Amino acid sequence: MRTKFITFEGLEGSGKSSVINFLEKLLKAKGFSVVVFREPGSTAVGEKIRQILLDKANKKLSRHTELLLYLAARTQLIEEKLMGAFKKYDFIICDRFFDSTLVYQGYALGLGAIVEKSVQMFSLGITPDLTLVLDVSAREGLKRIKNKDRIESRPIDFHNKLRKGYLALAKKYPDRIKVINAQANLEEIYKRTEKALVNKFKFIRLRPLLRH
Ligand code: T5A
Repeated sequence: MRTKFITFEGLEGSGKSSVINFLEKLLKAKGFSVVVFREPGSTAVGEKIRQILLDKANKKLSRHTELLLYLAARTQLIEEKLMGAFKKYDFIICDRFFDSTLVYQGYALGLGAIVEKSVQMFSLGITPDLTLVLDVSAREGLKRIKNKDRIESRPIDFHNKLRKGYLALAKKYPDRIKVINAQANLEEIYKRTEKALVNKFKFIRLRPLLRH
């Protein structure tokens, strides 16, 4: 079986980490090998870059610097870990990938064409097989976050724009990107996620749960 690359996207507090944790356990219980990464991060260099990006003290970080740092963290992850993971695992799950850059820096921060070009260049030809957007209103998502970081602290208009950006992107790439209504309790969202996954990768249904 060729490795399947699944990415999760959505606004702050949309539940990505919780759903990824559920999905990892589910797939492992069916006997698949799974690795989970997060963006920015999952490498020593990427985690340092993440600290810079999310640190509220960095008030003067420019839009272009922000873009370059996200791209740098991604290239590091791809070269150091992701490429190798395609040879080892059945599933790679990534908490955010290039759609975040398209929506956050490209659409909401208004860097548009430069982002599209650079995202393509620095994703080194890797595109997810499936991207699940957990869709919540900005207000609901932000309500769930206790200590807001530099990006989460941006005005609500920025977050409303992100939602618009994700929905537009899902319309543009309907085969790859599926939107899951995440304005529900987590158990319900887990069910919706499992359904979306099985619809895309029908072979998952054929495997029974090996353990809980
Ligand atoms: N970014 C990232 C860019 O701008 N450009 C890029 O190219 C990339 C890759 C990353 C930041 O960087 C930005 C986007 C982000 O701002 P992050 O901390 O990873 O920073 O931010 P998020 O990915 O948004 O992670 P969060 O932790 O904020 O949100 P999650 O993972 O979506 O949500 P989760 O599961 O941690 O849940 C948050 C809380 O809400 C509760 C959970 O229990 C938890 O307490 N919760 C729910 N409660 C009730 N009902 C539900 N349905 C719930 N779902 C979750």
